[in-house]
Amino acid sequence: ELVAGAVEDAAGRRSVRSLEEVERAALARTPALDAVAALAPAERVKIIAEVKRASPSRGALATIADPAALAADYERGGASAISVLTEGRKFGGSLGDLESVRDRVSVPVLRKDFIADPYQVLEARAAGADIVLLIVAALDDATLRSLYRLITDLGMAALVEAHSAEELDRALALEAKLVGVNARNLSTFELDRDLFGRLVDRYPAGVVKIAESAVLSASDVAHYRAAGADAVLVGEALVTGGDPVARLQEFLA
Ligand code: IGP
Repeated sequence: ELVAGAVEDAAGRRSVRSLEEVERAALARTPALDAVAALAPAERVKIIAEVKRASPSRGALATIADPAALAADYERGGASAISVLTEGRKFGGSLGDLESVRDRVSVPVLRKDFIADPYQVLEARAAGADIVLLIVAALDDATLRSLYRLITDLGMAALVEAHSAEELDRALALEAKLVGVNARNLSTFELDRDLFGRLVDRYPAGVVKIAESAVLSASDVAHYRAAGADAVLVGEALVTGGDPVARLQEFLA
């Protein structure tokens, strides 16, 4: 199977595009939205709401027939950005999901995937992404730097994700503007809701502090906010919790 070159559109058609074709499509897109501005520290906490069908740790979460309709609900509920899992095997997502979400909402859209290659960054922009996730644990410094550079050269923002003090320092050394601490260890799936609070003092001023994962209730949002989060990234609670608009309003109240 040709993983890097295979793309599925919103209608489920699969095609293979060369690097040059994807680059052309990426450069032809209207410019990315300013995600750093959208997520900047404010009076109230901000939410990045995630379109997530399944995960390796939790299995199937929800049947999402229309990701764009869900994202529109997220926007209506007050989300400041939308995260779309585009990984197919474990998370059930696709670039087609991202493209249809981009077409529907007016807030920045994040490509949430295991990005390791420039091709995937170009694909993200070609699909309309405004933000691309980079997972520090999965990348050596040279790769991290070159992917970060490509993302910003394309006018997008990188959300750089860490799960330890050492990883956070590597993220901050990039001078990344959006830096997240994931409560979930991606290899053991163990959750540590207090990790963000233990690491938050390492953030310099001017970097958006994002707490990721394991937000199930309004009190979890309040917990991260009290610890200093500018934004929280929420997936499971919004796809499994009934009415996502009401859920978000409750989280933002
Ligand atoms: C959302 P949750 O626990 O609210 O569903 O988590 C998000 O943080 C999680 O999906 C995530 C993730 C990732 C998924 C964070 N980092 C990296 C895949 C890859």
